[in-house]
Amino acid sequence: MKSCLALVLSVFLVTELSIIGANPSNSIPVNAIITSLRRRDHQIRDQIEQLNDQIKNITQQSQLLQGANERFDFMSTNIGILQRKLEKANNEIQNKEAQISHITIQLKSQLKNITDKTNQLNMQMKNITDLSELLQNKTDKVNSMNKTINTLKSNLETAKDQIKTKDSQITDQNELIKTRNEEIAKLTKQIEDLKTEIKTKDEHIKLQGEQIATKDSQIDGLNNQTKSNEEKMTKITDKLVKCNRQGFCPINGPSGIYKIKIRGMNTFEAPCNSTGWLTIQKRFDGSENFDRPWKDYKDGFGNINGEFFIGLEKMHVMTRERPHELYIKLGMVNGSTGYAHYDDFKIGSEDELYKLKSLGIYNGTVGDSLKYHKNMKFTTLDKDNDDAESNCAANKYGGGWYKKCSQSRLNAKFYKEGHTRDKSGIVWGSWHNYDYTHSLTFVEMMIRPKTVMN
Ligand SMILES: [Ca+2]
Repeated sequence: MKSCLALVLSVFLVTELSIIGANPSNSIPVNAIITSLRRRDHQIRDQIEQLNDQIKNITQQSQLLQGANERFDFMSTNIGILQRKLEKANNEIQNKEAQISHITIQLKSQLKNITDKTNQLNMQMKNITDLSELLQNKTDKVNSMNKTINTLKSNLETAKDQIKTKDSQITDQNELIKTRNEEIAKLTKQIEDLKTEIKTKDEHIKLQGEQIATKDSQIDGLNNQTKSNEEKMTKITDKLVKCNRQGFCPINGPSGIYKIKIRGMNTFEAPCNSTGWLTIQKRFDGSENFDRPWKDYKDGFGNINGEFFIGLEKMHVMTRERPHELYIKLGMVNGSTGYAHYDDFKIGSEDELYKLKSLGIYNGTVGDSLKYHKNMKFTTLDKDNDDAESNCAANKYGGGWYKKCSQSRLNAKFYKEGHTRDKSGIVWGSWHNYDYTHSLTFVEMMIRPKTVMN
C-alpha cells in the first residue's frame, strides 16, 4: 500500500513541476512549490480518507455478503437435509399405507373369524345349557339312586344278619341231613330190592297190557256199534219229535211254560204264547244281571218266569233244524211300544262263534237296528269277537252280535227310569233317533218256525 502511495506521490511531483514551468536545472521558487505541495498533500489526504472510508464500506459489505453466503449455504444444507427427511417420510408413509391395507384385509378376515367364532360360541353356549339341564337331571337321578343305594345297604345289613341266622340254621340242618342221609342209604337199599320186585311186576303188567289192547279193540268195535245204534235212535227220535211237535211251541195252545225237546239236546223249558212264539229273551224289571260271560250266554240264564236269556246253543240248534222268524217287542218308559219282525232268523254254531247268519226281511214300527249286526259273531265280556279295538260287551253292554259296536243293545244294563247319561242302557237306535241316553224298559225276543204259519 505504501509503495503504491510513494509511486503516486512521485508521479504527482513531476507533474506539478512541469505545470509551474520550473526547470529543475533552473532556479526554482521553492516557496511556491512547498505551498503547492502542501495543498496537494491535503487533497491527497482527503482522497485517501475517502478511499479508506470506501474500502471500509466495501469490507463491511463484503463481510455482510460473506455472512449472507454462509447463511445461504447453511440454509441450503438444511433444505437438503429436510428434503431427504421428507423423501424418507414419504417412503415410510407409503410403507405404512401398504401395511394398513394389509392389516385391513387381515382385520376383515379376523372379523369374519370372530363372527364365526361368536356363532360357534353361541351354539356351544346352547349345548352347555342343554348339558347343564342334562347334568341336573343326572344329578337328580344320582341323588335318587344314592338314596336307593342307602336303602339297599341297610337292607343288605339286615340280610347279612338274616344270613348269619340262616347259616346257623343250615349248620343244624346239615346235622339233620347227615342223619337223613344215613336213613336214605337204608331206604335206597330197600328201593333197590323193590326195583327188582317192580321189574318182575312190569313183566306181569306188559303181559296184561297186551291183554288190554285186545280188549280195547273189542271195545272200539262195541263203540262203533253203539254209535250206529245212537244214530238209529236219533233218527227214530226225530220222527217221534216231529210226530209229537215237541221241537217248538204249540200253535194254538194256551200260553205258558212248555217242555221243548230238540234232537241232540236235553229237554228244556220255555215260555210259549198262544200263537206259537217261543220267548228267547225278556227284560221288564231289571231283576236279572245280563253282564255275563260266554258260558252263561251259551247255556242260558235267568228265571224262565221272569227275566232270562234262553241260551245261544238252543237258539243255534232250533234255527239250524228249521227256518225261523224273529219277533222283537219293545217298550219305552212312557208306555209307547213297537216291534221289529224278521222273516229268516238263523244263528251259527259255537265253532262259528254263534254268528248272526241271517235275518231275512225286516218289517215293523221301530226301524231296523239289527241289520247293522248281521254276520257278526257273538261277543261277551270275556270273549271279544267284535270289530272294535276294544270289547263292545264291556261298559255293562252285555253280550251281543257287536260290530263297531252297535245300533241296538238289548242285553245292556236295565234302567227303571228309562234313561242314563253314560249311554249304557238298552237301546234300539232307529226308534229314538240314535239318542243313546234312552234306555228301553221292555224287551221280548221271540222265535217261531216259519212252517208253522206257512
Ligand atoms: Ca274288539
